[in-house]
Amino acid sequence: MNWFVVAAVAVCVLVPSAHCASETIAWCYNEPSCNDATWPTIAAPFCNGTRQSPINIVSANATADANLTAFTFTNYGNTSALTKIENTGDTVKVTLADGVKVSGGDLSEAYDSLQFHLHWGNGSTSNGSEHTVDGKRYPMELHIVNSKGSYNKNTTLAVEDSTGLAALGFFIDVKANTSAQPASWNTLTSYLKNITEKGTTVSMAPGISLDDLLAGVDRTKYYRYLGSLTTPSCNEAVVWTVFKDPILVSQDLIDLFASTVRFSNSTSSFMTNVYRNIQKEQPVRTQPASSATRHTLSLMSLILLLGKFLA
Ligand SMILES: *[C@@H]1O[C@H](CO)[C@@H](O)[C@H](O)[C@H]1NC(C)=O
Ligand SMILES: *[C@@H]1O[C@H](CO)[C@@H](O)[C@H](O)[C@H]1NC(C)=O
Ligand SMILES: *[C@@H]1O[C@H](CO)[C@@H](O)[C@H](O)[C@H]1NC(C)=O
Ligand SMILES: *[C@@H]1O[C@H](CO)[C@@H](O)[C@H](O)[C@H]1NC(C)=O
Ligand SMILES: *[C@@H]1O[C@H](CO)[C@@H](O)[C@H](O)[C@H]1NC(C)=O
Ligand SMILES: *[C@@H]1O[C@H](CO)[C@@H](O)[C@H](O)[C@H]1NC(C)=O
Ligand SMILES: *[C@@H]1O[C@H](CO)[C@@H](O)[C@H](O)[C@H]1NC(C)=O
Ligand SMILES: *[C@@H]1O[C@H](CO)[C@@H](O)[C@H](O)[C@H]1NC(C)=O
Ligand SMILES: *[C@@H]1O[C@H](CO)[C@@H](O)[C@H](O)[C@H]1NC(C)=O
Ligand SMILES: CC(=O)N[C@H]1CO[C@H](CO)[C@@H](O)[C@@H]1O
Ligand SMILES: [Zn+2]
Repeated sequence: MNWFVVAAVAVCVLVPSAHCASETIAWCYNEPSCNDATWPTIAAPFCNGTRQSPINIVSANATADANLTAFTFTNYGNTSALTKIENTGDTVKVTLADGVKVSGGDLSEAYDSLQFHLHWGNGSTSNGSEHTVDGKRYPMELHIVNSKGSYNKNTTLAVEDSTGLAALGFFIDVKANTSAQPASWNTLTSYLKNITEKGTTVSMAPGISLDDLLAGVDRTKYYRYLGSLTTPSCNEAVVWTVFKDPILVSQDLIDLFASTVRFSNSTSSFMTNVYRNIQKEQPVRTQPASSATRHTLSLMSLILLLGKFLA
């Protein structure tokens, strides 16, 4: 998850050092001197913490919690809410308009949806997601970053609260036998050619909504755990929701990420393998074994019983 410069500033205040003069920690994904293996050292005290993200979710270990109810998504259907798209040098980030919110799902209050960004590997046949489930790594992962409503989008305050941020994680997998699908992802990826270099931003025209991008995912089925930002400064301030269903996107569109945008300028490498490796396991919760399944089962027994009567 790519976050905020403010988070890096917070670390600089706590741990003054020469590196902090620029107000950012010089971390990266692709060089041995600053890749994720170095973060616990170069971005202490948080990146060496005890509830770090991402994690491997062991589905059999997830405990049942009936409090993990459905979410309420506000303005996720709004086709004017995706305002601009940016190459940050570490990810592709889309800024969301005011008024996009998420609540429910056992969150303590409504959270403002600030932005979403993506993590990927080196094309549709490679590993690129941050979270894994039972060891499976998907080609990509989308993160919607949300900040507790009472902080009024002040992320400096949110990262000081152990539940100040709520992240919604969606896996992206290959949709077989299609080209340039779905249409919303075709539109989103059409902007990549305009943001090939670090620091470039273009505004997005109205047309696609978050609901369009998340189509096909049953948003009532998810894993929940308490973790951190997945990039420095790795603040342990995140209520994580990882949805079980992946978003399905055609191979050609997934491939565009690792073959269009670059880490820096036009002579630098393509942006690839922008994900952090797995951190120590955490307690994970999920919905109790589906009541829908139980209803289906009891309906089936009823039908069998009726069948016996009629026979
Ligand atoms: C992380 O590093 C900081 C600063 O070096 C240290 O104070 C802290 O104890 C470390 N935390 C863990 C969990 O190792
Ligand atoms: C998850 O389950 C495995 C065995 O299936 C066990 O070894 C491990 O300790 C469990 N982890 C947690 C956090 O419960
Ligand atoms: C569900 O929420 C209630 C009320 O907040 C709490 O007492 C209970 O422990 C929660 N259940 C689980 C499984 O966390
Ligand atoms: C959709 O978002 C735009 C941009 O923030 C806003 O102006 C508009 O009022 C929103 N539409 C609805 C129906 O909320
Ligand atoms: C990504 O894959 C391309 C081939 O599709 C290869 O040329 C390139 O070296 C790979 N990049 C990395 C960082 O592995
Ligand atoms: C992806 O990672 C898994 C382990 O998580 C590994 O077995 C597999 O070979 C990797 N696939 C690719 C294409 O790198
Ligand atoms: C966020 O809150 C902090 C602490 O109260 C304050 O210093 C800072 O100015 C606020 N930032 C913004 C953008 O309002
Ligand atoms: C993106 O770049 C193309 C040319 O490659 C240009 O025609 C188009 O207007 C640009 N779009 C935006 C939103 O800047
Ligand atoms: C492009 O970036 C590379 C490092 O990523 C740097 O060495 C090079 O000087 C830059 N070139 C230009 C023209 O800025
Ligand atoms: C035309 C084409 O690509 N067809 C493929 C569709 O997917 C099935 C199963 O994944 C393949 O067997 C076909 O070759
Ligand atoms: Zn992320």
